[in-house]
Amino acid sequence: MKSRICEILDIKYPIIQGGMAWVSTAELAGAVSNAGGLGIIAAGNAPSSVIKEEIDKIKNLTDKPYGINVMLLSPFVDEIMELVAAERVPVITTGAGNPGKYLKHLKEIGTKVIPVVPSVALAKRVEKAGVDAVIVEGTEAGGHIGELTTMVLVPQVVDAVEIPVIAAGGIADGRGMVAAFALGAEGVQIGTRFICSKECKIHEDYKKIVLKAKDRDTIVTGRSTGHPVRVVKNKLSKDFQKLEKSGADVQELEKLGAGKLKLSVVDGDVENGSVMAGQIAGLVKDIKNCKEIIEDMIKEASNTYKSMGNFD
Ligand code: TUI
Repeated sequence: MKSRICEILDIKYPIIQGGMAWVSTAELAGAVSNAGGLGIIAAGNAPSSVIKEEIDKIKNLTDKPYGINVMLLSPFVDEIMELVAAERVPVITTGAGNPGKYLKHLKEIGTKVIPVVPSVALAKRVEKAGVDAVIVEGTEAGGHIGELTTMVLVPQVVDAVEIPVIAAGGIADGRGMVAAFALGAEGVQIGTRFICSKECKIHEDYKKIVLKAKDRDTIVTGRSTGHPVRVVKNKLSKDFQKLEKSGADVQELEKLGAGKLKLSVVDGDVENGSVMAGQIAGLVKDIKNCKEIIEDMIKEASNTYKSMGNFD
């Protein structure tokens, strides 16, 4: 399963860990990078001083490549971009927007830039602007999402661009990985599966909710605000839906959502907090270390591929 992604990023396996705000810390990212994938620290809505500490930590945890995920809606996006450039972070993934205006400088200093895109149009636009690859994320994913599924979006982007495509959304094992490669992807981004890893140092109750989740246990809130977010159903998501149906304005809805991810991830209030996870949570049944997650995925992918036979 060597691909252009392994070459571009200088990693052993084409597995990129998702940048999940509050969840993707240096400890998780360092473990993924040490296991041969690409670990990603999520900047989320944090100021650059907090992310500087995470960068210092990961430099002590691994000598392998790692990345920072920059959430483009963050109020600190400019200072985060300055920090990642000053620290010569090897790889940047971006989410929730178009990183166009930061590209020139990042390219000049040799940073690899890989935006998450929810459409063919944005994939083409960022390819033209000079990004190194794209992460094509389907609506199965957790957190902030687009409209289209991984199954339909990945092959359409693969046909529309020359740069390598990384598939994301709905992938948690070797079968999903083979499916993504069958669609033309050259790498996968894995989020929800890594929440349930030993090195993911979040509140244990958050992990328990993900482990317990079944196929229909996530819903999308925030469509009316223009920021759709996939979460596991709980009291907060029901309150949010009720408020949305009542025709509440964006400000009121955003007030209900503010600070709720930290409440669940850090404080463990999984009823009143926001429990972001993908639809594939139903497939995640155990806690393993990152090395086991990655090696089991590669083994299963290889066995799945071998057992597939011919179609003629
Ligand atoms: O960014 C994510 N997932 C996230 S960010 C996040 S924090 C947040 N919380 C509340 C509201 C908004 C954000 C939680 N989860 N995934 C990557 C992703 N990017 N998904 C979808 C997109 C995306 C959407 C629109 C990327 C680009 C885009 O472009 C619009 C444009 O400018 O053309």
